[in-house]
Amino acid sequence: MSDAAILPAVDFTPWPGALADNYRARGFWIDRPLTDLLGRASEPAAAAVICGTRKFSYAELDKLSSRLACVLATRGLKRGHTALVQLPNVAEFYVVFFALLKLGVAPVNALYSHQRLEMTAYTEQLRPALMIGCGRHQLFSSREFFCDLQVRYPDIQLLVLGETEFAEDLAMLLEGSAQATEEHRADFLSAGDSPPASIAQQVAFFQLSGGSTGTPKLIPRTHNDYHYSVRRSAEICRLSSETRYLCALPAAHNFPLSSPGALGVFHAGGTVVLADSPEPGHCFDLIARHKVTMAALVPSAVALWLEAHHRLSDERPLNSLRLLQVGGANFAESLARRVPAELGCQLQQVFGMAEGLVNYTRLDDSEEKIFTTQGCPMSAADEVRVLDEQGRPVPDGETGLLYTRGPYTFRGYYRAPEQNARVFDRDGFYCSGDLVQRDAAGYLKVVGRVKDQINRGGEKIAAEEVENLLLTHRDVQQVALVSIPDAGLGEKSCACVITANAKLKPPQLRRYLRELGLAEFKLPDRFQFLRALPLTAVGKTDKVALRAMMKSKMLQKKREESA
Ligand code: OOB
Repeated sequence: MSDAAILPAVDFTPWPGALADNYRARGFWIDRPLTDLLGRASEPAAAAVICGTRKFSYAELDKLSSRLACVLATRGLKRGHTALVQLPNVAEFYVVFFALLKLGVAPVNALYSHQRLEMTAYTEQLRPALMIGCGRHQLFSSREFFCDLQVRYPDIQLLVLGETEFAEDLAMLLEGSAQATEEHRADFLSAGDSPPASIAQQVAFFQLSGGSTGTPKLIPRTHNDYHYSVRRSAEICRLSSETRYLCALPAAHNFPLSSPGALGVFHAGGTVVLADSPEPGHCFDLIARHKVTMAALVPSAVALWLEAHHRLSDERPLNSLRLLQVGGANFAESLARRVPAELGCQLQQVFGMAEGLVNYTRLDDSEEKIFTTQGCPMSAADEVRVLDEQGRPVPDGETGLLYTRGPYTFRGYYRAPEQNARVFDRDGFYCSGDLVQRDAAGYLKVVGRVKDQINRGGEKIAAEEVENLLLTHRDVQQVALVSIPDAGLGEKSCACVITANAKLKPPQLRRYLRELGLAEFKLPDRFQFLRALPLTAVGKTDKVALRAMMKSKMLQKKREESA
């Protein structure tokens, strides 16, 4: 019997054997666990993370995560368990992440902007043995949310970090655990240990899908696939121990975690500088203070940086910045061109997804490629097909749907057979719902999407999720959530509502959603009351027509306002 059979593991859809063999033979899968990424730093005393006035060396990050793994082991957590974690951009995010990986507990890292509904949905799907939250977050500032959950899931444990009343201080928690760490060492992996190869084939953690359905989906990521995507990303971006990376996007998101993100920086032995948000004043200060060399942003934040930078007279806060990565949403060519010219650093476009495939423009690509495309797949083993609606390949340069499979693209959402049947084709290619054009060299341009999702400055909103919630309001008869163009964020959301109650007002509906516990960024930016929704030939809501209607209504309103 192989050791894979005796280790308890989280279930997931594996890659077919022939592909897995191929990825291994070509050196993409190296059968190492993600904890390995921490242990490689040749200089253990070098700074791994800078968080406010606190600095954590590689040795400290390793030690703290081992101690936390030990504390959690004494509380009964073990390999095969899962955890739901919600932390802001603080060093503890990485301490917790590595602690859970060492223990073999697979975490899902919720976004800090998530609220009761999202956290409850993840709990229902995952049945985690442990929840880790931050005492500063509304959900964990009292015991109410957790006690409600515990009624339904009595076995779930809670660890709240921070300084509030019932939160535990991580430093205190870990103090005195040094002794126990040695005793419990056998229970978990330490960076640099040689674990059984089978561990690397298993689920390390879950990424969050941007979603297009009623319930948010979880994406199992294995050690092998994620390890490879981190290594290859670090190589493409030429990270080194000199890299100082500004993490200003939510640390849990795939882009700042692995493209190459913080994990890529750890792999290269560089330093991650944490920012609370991409706000330019805050970030410029951190960049100047810590001589940051690289940052990752969504397009809407780039626009703010350009504007703020323009206002500075002769200060040069971005002097040390060499590379700015931009991705997560559509990036206008006009803005792209301004990045090197005004911020004085190189631009890299990144088109990725939590499900796997990440495309980069390369550092030695021509300016034209960098300004006008979203890059090409990172791996020689990434397979991309651009197909029409009948599943036939479209010629280069023409628009089609993106299908992909490869050594770090998942093979199925966690326990979601119906959704998997919809988004995977017979050959195991995942359809991302993006409309792309591919050139002869394999570079992609993202030109639209067919999935029912709104991309609000990089934050993804599944229309169906918000529609289903609005439909539970007694005055809402029909509803459709569509995107409307926005100068700042690229897109905002508009809920088109049919109601018989002439007195119903947007603030009531917004309050209703907020009280249900929906994340703030998913609350519709606009409500439009209509008499009827346009329908397609088969009787479904015609969102294409609806978007066009909303766009012209907005233009008309603008004209009226300026007249
Ligand atoms: C990243 O990941 P997700 O999972 O939040 O969102 C993926 C979706 C893509 O399917 C696409 O619709 C959109 O976000 N997207 C872009 C884009 N990058 C992502 N649309 C246009 N241009 C781009 N450059 O957003 C993500 C994950 C890893 C790295 C970078 C982004």
